[in-house]
Amino acid sequence: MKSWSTPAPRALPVQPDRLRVFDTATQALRHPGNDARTASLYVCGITPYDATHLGHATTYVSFDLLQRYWLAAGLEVAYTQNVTDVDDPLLERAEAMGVDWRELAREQTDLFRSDMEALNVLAPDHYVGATEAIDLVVRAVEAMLEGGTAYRVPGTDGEPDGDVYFDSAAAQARGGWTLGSVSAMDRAQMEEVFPERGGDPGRPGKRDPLDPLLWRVHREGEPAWDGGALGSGRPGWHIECSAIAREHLPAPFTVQGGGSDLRFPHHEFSAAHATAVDGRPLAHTFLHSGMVALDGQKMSKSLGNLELVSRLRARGVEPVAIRAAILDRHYRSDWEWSEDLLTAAEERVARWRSALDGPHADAGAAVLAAAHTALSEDLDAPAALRVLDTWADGTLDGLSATAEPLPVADVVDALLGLRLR
Ligand code: 5CA
Ligand code: ZN
Repeated sequence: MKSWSTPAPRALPVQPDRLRVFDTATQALRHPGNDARTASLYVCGITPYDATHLGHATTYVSFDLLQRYWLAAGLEVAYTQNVTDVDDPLLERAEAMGVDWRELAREQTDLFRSDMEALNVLAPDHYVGATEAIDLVVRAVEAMLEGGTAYRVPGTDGEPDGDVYFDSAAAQARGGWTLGSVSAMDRAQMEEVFPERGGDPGRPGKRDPLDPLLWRVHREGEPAWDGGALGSGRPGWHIECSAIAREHLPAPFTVQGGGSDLRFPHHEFSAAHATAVDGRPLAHTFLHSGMVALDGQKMSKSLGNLELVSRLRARGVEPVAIRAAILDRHYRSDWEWSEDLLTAAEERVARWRSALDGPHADAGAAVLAAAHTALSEDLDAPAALRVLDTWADGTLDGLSATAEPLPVADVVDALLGLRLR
């Protein structure tokens, strides 16, 4: 589907790639990828309703920072993102609102795109809806059935024959993946979160309660697509991202990203499915952004405790201030959105802007070096913003060193995505 469009960041003097990020799978800081010239990124996209709340925005701004770091280091970046434009929560919401689910998805995806443009989030090269990836999913599920890592579940009361599930035990026996190797969770933790995040541990006929759904055969009143030998139906959730990533990115790609609510089961099984199909790991490094809360609880569509980017924009809040508020929290921390954070960010943006009229407006080389160093250590954006504060105060090291004039406004825009002008 159509992506959005953001101006390409200005080319900066190339910085060394010294990036280390915290990989969920190994629970350690590591340099993502082995390739000095290219990097590839998949970030799990929205399920299009109640977009774009500040939690979503934080996740996409966090991974935008990663892409901007790579670009500043001279790497060529391939970026793919999905839209879960058919899934239970979307269908349920559309039903509750009395609207067509396709219409709801279209409208919310449009709103998301305009919010991403406003927040200066670089667009993915491939922006792919689940409904556009049915063939890819069907082929992958067929391959798993043939390879013995998927099985059909017989019908029970009210459930038809033929739903296809992933066989976790068989996939582990084949090698290349073990349960928990991506999420770094133990069995008890996995069992706790599985039902909260779309899993159905109690479905009769499953070989392991944690086995996830791959293909849901058609039910009366639900949308369905031709699934060839699978029968008419629709995709499970994890196979959607697995198949889209495999189609559009190298195997393995550099970084799989999303919020920490996707560690398990989503990223665990997206990776497991890919390996079950072709024997290769899905991604080199797994990065998870923290959860943003409001009123003491994780901001979520189902709870309804939301602050929307579009609502703030309609109120006249500048997107650059929203972005600055987001960047002032480390991407891995859980934090709570508040009006005070926004006010502080607005004041800071105003200070940076007035410094652009001061004597150090062209000291971009010093700002770039210091901010890039801050980002190298697990994308420490709060430290990068403090670099801007010291620049504005005139106390940043290296301000008086002679270097080619480089507009600070351009550095801040390209590296941090903050449009001060
Ligand atoms: N469509 C799936 C991913 S394939 C999904 O999780 N959609 S979502 O709309 O629920 O979330 C979109 C992205 O925002 C995901 O990466 C998710 O991890 C992230 N996210 C959702 N809620 C929050 C939150 N409160 N704080 C931070 N990130 C969040
Ligand atoms: Zn996903």
